[in-house]
Amino acid sequence: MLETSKSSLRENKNSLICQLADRLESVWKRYLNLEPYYLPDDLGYVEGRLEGEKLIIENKCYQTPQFRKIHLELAKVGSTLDILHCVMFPRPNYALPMFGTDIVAGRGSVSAAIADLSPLNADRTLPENYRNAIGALPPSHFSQYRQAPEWGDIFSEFCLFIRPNSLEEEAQFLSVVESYVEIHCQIAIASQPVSPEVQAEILAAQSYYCSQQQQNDKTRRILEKAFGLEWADRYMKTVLFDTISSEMVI
Ligand code: 18B
Repeated sequence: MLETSKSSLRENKNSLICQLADRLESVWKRYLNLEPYYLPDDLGYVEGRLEGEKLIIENKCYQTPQFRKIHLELAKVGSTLDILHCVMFPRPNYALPMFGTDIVAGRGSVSAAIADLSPLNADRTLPENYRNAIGALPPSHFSQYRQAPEWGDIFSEFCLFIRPNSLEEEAQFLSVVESYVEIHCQIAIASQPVSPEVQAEILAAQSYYCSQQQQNDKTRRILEKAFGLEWADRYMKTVLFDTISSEMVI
């Protein structure tokens, strides 16, 4: 992992992306004991070319007792496209959902803002404490909701997928995502490890989540165009949505 300074990660970025990156990091620092997580040396900071424009990827990764990997990625394609990607991968001995968020901004406007706490238990519903806490949040309203793609069966009923149409909607999105991460961190630090049988179920669900996310052709195409097919595949499988096997847990 390359430790990039805050200014480098945030430079010339879409303001919703900068604000969400700041809020995520501040919630993590408030609640979690963050330790560094090291990505393969060549994958912390990456530059490629996409249709004549430079694609720059910057990664920040942490781990904690409850999360095997907390990944925040900011990507920029020339001056045309800004992307924030974040996933908190729970350790398989904790029965926690998968937090994920993605913001895609092109030429000034955000086309996709998505956030979810995706269930990883066998019946693919969120635990009751999550449902109660999310249900108690103030209601949010957006003018344009977007439909989840076919591979999006991993998302919960609380998945927020919108195209924000004003600064007020961007602020609402930020506030919902911040609340999701706060709820997640609060429940995570109060939770106890589970039995090996439950761990096996969680591992399978985490692998399924990752295999569905790996089907996002919109992400894959950008990486393929800039870095080639093989690199894109390796990146999606080792950095964005890596799965772990049961042998690695013991
Ligand atoms: N993603 N996204 O992370 N993606 O990584 N993303 C797009 O307006 C990148 C996640 C998600 O409608 C788009 O249509 C790149 C996580 C969904 O078919 C682009 C990277 C989640 C869609 C990118 C990246 C997630 C989507 C099209 C690596 C959710 C809609 C933008 C840095 C938890 C898919 C648009 C569809 C879209 C690109 C979701 C360009 C390169 C964690 C559901």
